[in-house]
Amino acid sequence: MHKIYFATGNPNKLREAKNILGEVGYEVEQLDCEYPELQADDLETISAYGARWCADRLDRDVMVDDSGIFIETLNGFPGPYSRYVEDHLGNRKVLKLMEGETNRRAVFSTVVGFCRPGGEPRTFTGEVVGTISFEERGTHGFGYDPIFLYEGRTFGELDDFKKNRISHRGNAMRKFAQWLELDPR
Ligand code: ITT
Repeated sequence: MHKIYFATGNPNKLREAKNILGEVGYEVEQLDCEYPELQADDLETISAYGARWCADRLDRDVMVDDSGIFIETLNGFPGPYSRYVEDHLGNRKVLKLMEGETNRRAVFSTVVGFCRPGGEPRTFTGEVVGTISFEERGTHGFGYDPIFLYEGRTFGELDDFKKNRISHRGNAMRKFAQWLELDPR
């Protein structure tokens, strides 16, 4: 079975990646490679930078995943700052920020970055459009899942299997796997 090395410190992402890529025939192994946090406005730049940095440093093919939630009425905030906002504010305060807002549209996005040592990084973007709920719901998932509503249920109310079928991460990682199939090397 072909192996994909995934540089992430997030065990939830790792579990999801193992399921998503496992279904299409890949084994996923976690790599310990913390790349410097680039201050950039878009996930593509951060993801490409991280993949290249880890591939060159570890001298092997590396996949990374940079994700964020973009809330329309907040002009895309927190977007690339999603980790910082989760760590310092959390879902309750995000809901507070959204009090009285009628436009609750939000896009969840994952950009998978992949790079070979000395090579150019490639990126694969997956998105899902939903809304921000009025309260936290569900015990599955992690991070923003309990406040991201999709077709009447929050991601926190979906088990991994259901989430992966429709999620930003599922879409991005399946795109990446398709490209790997065709990649002549
Ligand atoms: P890495 O080590 O892979 O960088 P991270 O947790 O720092 O892990 P990100 O910067 O990509 O990853 O994540 C941004 C934030 O968005 C972070 O707070 C995550 O918990 C959250 N997040 C990412 N994917 C999510 C998902 O599928 N559902 C809910 N929250 C998610």
